[in-house]
Amino acid sequence: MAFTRRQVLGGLVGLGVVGLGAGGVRYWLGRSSAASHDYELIAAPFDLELVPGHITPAWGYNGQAPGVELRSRQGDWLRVRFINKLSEPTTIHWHGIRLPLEMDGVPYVSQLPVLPGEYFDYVFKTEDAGSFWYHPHQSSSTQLGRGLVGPLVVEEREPSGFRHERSLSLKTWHVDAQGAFTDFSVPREAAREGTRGRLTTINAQPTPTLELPAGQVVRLRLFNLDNTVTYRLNLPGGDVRIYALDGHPVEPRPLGKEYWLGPGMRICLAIKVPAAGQELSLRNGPVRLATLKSVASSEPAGDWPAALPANPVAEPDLSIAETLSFRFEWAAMLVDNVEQGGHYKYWQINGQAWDINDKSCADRPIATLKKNGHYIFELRNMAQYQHPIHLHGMAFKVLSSDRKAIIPYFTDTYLLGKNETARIALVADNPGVWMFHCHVIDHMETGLMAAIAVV
Ligand SMILES: [Cu+2]
Repeated sequence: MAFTRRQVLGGLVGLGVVGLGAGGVRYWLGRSSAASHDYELIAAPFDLELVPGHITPAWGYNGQAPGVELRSRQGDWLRVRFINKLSEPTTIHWHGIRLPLEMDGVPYVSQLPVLPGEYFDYVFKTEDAGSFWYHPHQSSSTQLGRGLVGPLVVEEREPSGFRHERSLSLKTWHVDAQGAFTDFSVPREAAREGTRGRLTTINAQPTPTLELPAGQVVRLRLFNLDNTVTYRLNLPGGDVRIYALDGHPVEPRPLGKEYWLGPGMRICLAIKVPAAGQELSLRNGPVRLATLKSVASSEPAGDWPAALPANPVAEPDLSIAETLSFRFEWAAMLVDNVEQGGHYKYWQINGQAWDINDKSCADRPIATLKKNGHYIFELRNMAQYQHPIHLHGMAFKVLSSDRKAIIPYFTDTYLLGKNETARIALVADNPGVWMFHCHVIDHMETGLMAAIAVV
């Protein structure tokens, strides 16, 4: 396959880079043109204070982790000049965005890695409004673990009716009590639920207090940018409705008791903020993630906006769809010689384990779909651990599950519970070779990934 040429940095490198001296943010580049949604995005090391009084040697986008929030509008082009100031190769994948393969950011599948000192121009049209995110698709447990994750918001074409919104990026850092990184992937954990970090943050702050205007309806965009953790979101006592799941609108409905937001997934909530002075807890199960504090507002009280307009995703026709089965299995002891640069393989899809060191895996797709064909995928989790199953390039519709009632909805990631079987459907309308994988990063890196070709 021919790849889009990478660019070596010339005179451009110094442009707009602000050196803030030792200990501070080493690089920062903001949005360069509000009208055209153009960004310069730099991946670079920087010092982050997660644990008070201690420095964590993070990697970030534009000097922050999670990275700077990118914004576009539905139907507009997003142009991002990505500059690699890390000491190792990387790429950017745009999670949930339906785009041409050459912009998808998968090394050796859609592009060559962006080497240190190089840049790559990502340019694509944002067809769907919603909450998406971006991250490398290379050395993922380390690169995402160190902080290379960031939110991407595509605003609705017409005003949505929300006057207020907040973005909350969730991440549980692999750091010790002094802020030093611990292992991002431990083999015995990779073989189980995945390697969990210890310090949970929202927008890089542990248990922050967010001030919200009393009496208003506020849109809360929650992004799970973590490698491993499924957050069991709840907001006791709050008047909260779900407006979108993973970037695609749903008919607004109450949040209910709890929503399980797996790695890579997003949820768009609306909250009617109570009277000034009141506080609510956003929680993960019984554990507080953030305090939502109501502060006085001079605005007239807000009302619930109408449902968000559906995105232009092709509707699969189940009467003509072909059914394909995918088994997600634990693969007892497939271990390469680790001393000689091999790595662990604990997981497989339909008997095939992806090898992250083998650049030719994508030449052997696990399924080949006909362009514009209609398909039902039956997803069977044969294991005790849950897998957030993500497909690149196309949205799919979740149809049913043998474990819970499903109101069918479009998404890019489905949290397949332990021993669950679910059915999803899609129209294969985007030609290319697309990654189909678990978003628990060390499951993905130990085999739980495959390529699906659309030709
Ligand atoms: Cu998994």
